Amino acid sequence: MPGTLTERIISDHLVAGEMQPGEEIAIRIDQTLTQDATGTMAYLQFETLRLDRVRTELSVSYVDHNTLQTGFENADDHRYLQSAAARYGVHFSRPGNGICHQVHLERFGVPGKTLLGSDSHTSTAGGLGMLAIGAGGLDVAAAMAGEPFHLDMPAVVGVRLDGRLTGWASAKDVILELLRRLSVKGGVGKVFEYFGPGVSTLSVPERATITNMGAELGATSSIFPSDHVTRHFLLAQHREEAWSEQEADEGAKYDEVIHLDLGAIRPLVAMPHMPDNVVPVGELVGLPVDQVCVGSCTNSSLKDLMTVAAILRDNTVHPRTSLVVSPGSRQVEEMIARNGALATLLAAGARVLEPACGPCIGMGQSPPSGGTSVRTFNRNFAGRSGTADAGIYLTSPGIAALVALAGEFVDPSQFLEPPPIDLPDVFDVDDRMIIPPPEDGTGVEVLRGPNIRPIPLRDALPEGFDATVLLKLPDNITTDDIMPAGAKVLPLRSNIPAISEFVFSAIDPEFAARAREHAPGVIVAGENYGQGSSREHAALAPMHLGVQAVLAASFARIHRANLVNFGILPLLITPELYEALEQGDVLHAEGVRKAIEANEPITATVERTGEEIELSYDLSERERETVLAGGRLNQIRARRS
Ligand code: MIC
Ligand code: SF4
Repeated sequence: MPGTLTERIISDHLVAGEMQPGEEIAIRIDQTLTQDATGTMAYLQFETLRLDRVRTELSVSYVDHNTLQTGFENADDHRYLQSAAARYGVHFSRPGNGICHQVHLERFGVPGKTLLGSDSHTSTAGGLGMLAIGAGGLDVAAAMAGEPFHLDMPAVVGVRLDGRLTGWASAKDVILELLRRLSVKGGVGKVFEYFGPGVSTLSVPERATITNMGAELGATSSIFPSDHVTRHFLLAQHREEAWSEQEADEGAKYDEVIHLDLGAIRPLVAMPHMPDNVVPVGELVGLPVDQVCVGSCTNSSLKDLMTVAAILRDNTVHPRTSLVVSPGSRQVEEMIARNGALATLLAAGARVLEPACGPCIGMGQSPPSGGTSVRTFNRNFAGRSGTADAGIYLTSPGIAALVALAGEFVDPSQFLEPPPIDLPDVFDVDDRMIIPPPEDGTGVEVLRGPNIRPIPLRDALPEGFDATVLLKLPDNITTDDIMPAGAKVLPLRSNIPAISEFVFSAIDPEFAARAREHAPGVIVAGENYGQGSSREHAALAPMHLGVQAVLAASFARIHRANLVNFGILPLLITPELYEALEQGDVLHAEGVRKAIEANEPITATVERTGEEIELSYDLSERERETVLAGGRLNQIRARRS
């Protein structure tokens, strides 16, 4: 039967399961990537497997998130990561070499292969025709050990692209348009596969902008075919041998088809505080802007920065506005330095940062109180910028540059179209900032600083519990809400006891203390709980505080997997039950293990009302075994002893 590209790559890598949407499958992973904020945990977990070397075709460890070294913590973590990479056969991309997704696209991605990364935007590499999936660190550690990755077989949504982008419309607007239509939960359980005549009008970095921000749809992944445009990109990166043609079979059937006429796409903006809160830029004309940030794994390619430089040429950033630019990679930075675009940016008043995530994850450049910041990034969740009451607007590099000059939102149609930027036939390739591992790493000493603390474990699931509802939350709670990031908290990523103090701190500063006092606890939430990042700290830290279960209407994919991995029950509740439960309620549950063993709902009594409630779940047999064991690390330990 003719297959979609997604199905073809999955069937080439299938280890177990039926390829029916929603059924659990297991696939072989060819490549992995980690970044520093999730990587320390991933390598600590890999070390518990007691292997001498990774068993993937390629694994890369990037340092791009925790680059602000305000104390010893991040520097210690980087040293640990570098030594662990050498020890276990992993390539190490040094701090300052760029954002993992941008560098992976440039230097390592291979069409038709599978990539698992401990970062939700791993899907960026789908722009090259890879099946690239974000996951928690423990899943990536297991993949590095050669274990297959388990996921629910996604439904494949075909996005047919016709025509070509015109005027100020850009690749960013393509994905903003999909977010406007489908919302931040519209992609859960789905892969978005792009096809049609419009595909060849988009360069690989433009495709990567779209696949990157597919993460904001909640999608399992997003993928473009690998065609002559891909070949040209890989050739320019001196990697033509990595190219192969990858496309859906003739007559492939998608589970759903969305039509997008690129010629009808208009410049869009996502308003605070969700990436799906999308309006045409024209609706915001006149809104004063304090800060503009260009960069992040979504929009920091050579073309993006050249576009901004071309718009700023011979102009000065508005006095009201601070313009911050972070190139996606050292390659991009060096190329704009050589071709003069960097000088143009500097002359216009841009504050140029090192190639890293930077402001995107609140590592510096927080906007002023109540400020308005326009960013080319992918997430605008409340507080993520480091300023609780700032409003973050997401848009394309071209619109961001116009805003930086005007100090306010403007109507782009009043301006000459952005100059076309042609990608060079050859990029400046210099991999000296990527350290390949030695042939034999067994003699390498792994260096651990005092910031690196052992990963806490939890006991096996108890027979029953009296659990307190610690917090009741609305729909679309993000992992930034659960486990905030930013310059203050990120250095504690390798220290679970310390970082646990910050769980839900922006929503309820008393949460950690209350959770410890009332343990075990449960959290009640609405739809799409845990959307956003892959950070397993959003499961590990609540686990450390004694959270036993999350009762939600639905869960985001990666976070749900992380909850299971750390022995927290992801339980499903009806809207009526959501309404009925209150913070402080105590749920009395017996026979919990037996229910899970029999794959039957858990029954519990609400102490306040005496009402008996039913808590259902949708867990595979493998997942039920994991939660019964109190998490996957316990299972691994049991297997080893
Ligand atoms: C993010 O964009 O939220 C992050 C920071 O890259 C996270 C990973 C993390 O929290 O370390 C992600 O997207 O997975
Ligand atoms: Fe880094 Fe931001 Fe991309 Fe996350 S979304 S990987 S923080 S640039």
